[in-house]
Amino acid sequence: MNIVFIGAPGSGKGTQSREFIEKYKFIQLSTGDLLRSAISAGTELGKEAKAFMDAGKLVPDDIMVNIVKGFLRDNRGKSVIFDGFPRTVSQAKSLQQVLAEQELAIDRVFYFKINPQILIKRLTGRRVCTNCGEIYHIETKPSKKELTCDVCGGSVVHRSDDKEDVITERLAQFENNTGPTIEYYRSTNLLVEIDGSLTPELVFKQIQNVLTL
Ligand code: G5P
Ligand code: MG
Repeated sequence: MNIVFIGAPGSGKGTQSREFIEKYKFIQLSTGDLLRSAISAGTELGKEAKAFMDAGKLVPDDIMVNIVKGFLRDNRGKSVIFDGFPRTVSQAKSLQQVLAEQELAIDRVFYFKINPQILIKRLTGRRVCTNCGEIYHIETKPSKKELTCDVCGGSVVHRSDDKEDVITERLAQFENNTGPTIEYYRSTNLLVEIDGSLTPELVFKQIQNVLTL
């Protein structure tokens, strides 16, 4: 099974992906996480992506599609949660084509619908572990020991694109590019809208209910 989590920055895609890979046999393809790893490793891809990410802009489609192709080649036969990909109509069409070549398809697209005003608070308060990727929030889910991950003891940091001016640009990119992608999936009857403004447990239940139908 292949599912897509689509939603604005901070809508909970990463948080739910972690829940689903723990409880079900999914693997997660987070394009944002792959790009951040490439930046940390100082690869050519990382160098190219950094300027776009720091500015809150989307990394060009051809780069993203190549990353996804490589990931799918390395993970044949596995059930994938696509977290943060596709986020343009062109990426969505490429994904359909790449999956079709392996006689696969997207089964469901979950759209995490949420009021943008909540997102600024979620993102400015978010902290992430640089080692295992665990996601925290300084108010709603603080780590037990400040700056240290409860799960692996790694360093917990504030993401560099979680500054208010960059968040504003990321939200604009979401509206302009990912808005049409959501409509594209609505027209193919794959889209399931869920309320992303609740607690993580209630968001999980909404997705689980659809998957076990
Ligand atoms: P990313 O890394 O994909 P975004 O902007 O799409 O970044 P982000 O910020 O990672 O998405 P999220 O994963 O949706 O948000 O949210 P999250 O981390 O789970 O939760 C955010 C906060 O809210 C946390 O503190 C968490 O504890 C809290 N929270 C979560 N769920 C709930 C809930 O249910 N209830 C409550 N109360 N709180 C909750 O992409 C980064 C950049 O990479 C490039 C772009 O430059 C992009 O800006 N990129 C791409 N470019 C082009 N095409 C692509 N496909 C690209 N993918 C990445
Ligand atoms: Mg994320």
